[in-house]
Amino acid sequence: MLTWVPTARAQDSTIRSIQNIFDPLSAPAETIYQTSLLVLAVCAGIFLIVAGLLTYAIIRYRRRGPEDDHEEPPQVYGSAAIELAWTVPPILIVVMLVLVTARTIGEIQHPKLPESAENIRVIGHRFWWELRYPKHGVVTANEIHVPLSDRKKRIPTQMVLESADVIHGFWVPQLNGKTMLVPNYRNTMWIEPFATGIYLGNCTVLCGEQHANMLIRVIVDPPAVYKKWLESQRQPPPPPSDPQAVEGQKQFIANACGTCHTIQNTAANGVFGPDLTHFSSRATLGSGMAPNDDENLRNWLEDPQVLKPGCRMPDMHLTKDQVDVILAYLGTLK
Ligand code: HEC
Ligand SMILES: [Cu+2]
Repeated sequence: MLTWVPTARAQDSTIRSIQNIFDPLSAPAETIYQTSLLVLAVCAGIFLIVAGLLTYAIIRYRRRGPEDDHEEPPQVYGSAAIELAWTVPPILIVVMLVLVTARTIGEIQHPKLPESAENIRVIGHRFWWELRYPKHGVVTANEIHVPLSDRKKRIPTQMVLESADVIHGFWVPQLNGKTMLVPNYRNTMWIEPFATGIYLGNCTVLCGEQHANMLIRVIVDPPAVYKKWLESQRQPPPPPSDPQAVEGQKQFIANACGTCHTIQNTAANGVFGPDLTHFSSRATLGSGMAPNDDENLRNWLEDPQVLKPGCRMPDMHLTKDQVDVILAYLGTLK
């Protein structure tokens, strides 16, 4: 049932903000959708038969006048035909649904993915996503770039889901069903998107104060664009040249930002917070909660607890000058 729906949708970068299970744009989500339609159709059929018979009986055998009270309708006891009619078809329907569901689960849980499949490790943290591309030596956060798949040249993306602290949940409804991220355990799932764009999702397990702002963005790029993105992420950022940014880098290290954040080719190698090596190439800040622009970033640096109360980055008590130069430095991390 892993059918490809050749889609006429534009291959663009529009935000597909409708988190809609009835508008699947990826192979596993498509299979789930088809199975759900079958189940809904069977249920609708049963509902119509039962409601129809009930309505018929109510109207046909309604009380027509006082004389009806003295007459009993014909009483039927132990009719084998009726007994069979309400036992055998329901059993067959349930068996059919079990088989179809089992096949769907099998296709989704144990796929035969081609060699060309991409691999990403997604690690849930309170309240952000760590992303590792082991094949390419790329580490980033929060915005998950994956390649567009093609029927002739399939590039599905396999994800290994882990947690650094508590249980989180990964769900981008248009791409696949929900999967949990459980501490000390590795879950896997895969997606195979057939339309480009930005897909939105959420952490689905209440994991703390900022659970609701642990947003997921999956950015589906055509393979060539995806390759370019990988290439740029692999490169360390150029050392800052502008005096403000140079001072910003010094302040970044001096203020111990590097105990929690990594920036390649610098002394900053912390892993408690998101990798900032290419921070400015990301469109959002704080796991998708705000656009990554100067104003939001300034507020974040002044005190992250104002924008995202309860997040795991403390107020660093930076002076205004320190914020200015660090802002300039972060802007060079393209
Ligand atoms: C105690 C660890 C810790 C320290 C120290 C720390 N941060 Fe953070 N930082 C975090 C965590 C955790 C997050 C993720 C918060 C979230 O989104 O929930 C974060 C997020 C960020 C982000 C947003 C990243 C993104 O992709 O959304 C920036 C920028 C940032 N920190 C800069 C700094 C700077 C600059 C300093 C030093 C002045 C610093 N951090 C010090 C833990 C830390
Ligand atoms: Cu979470």
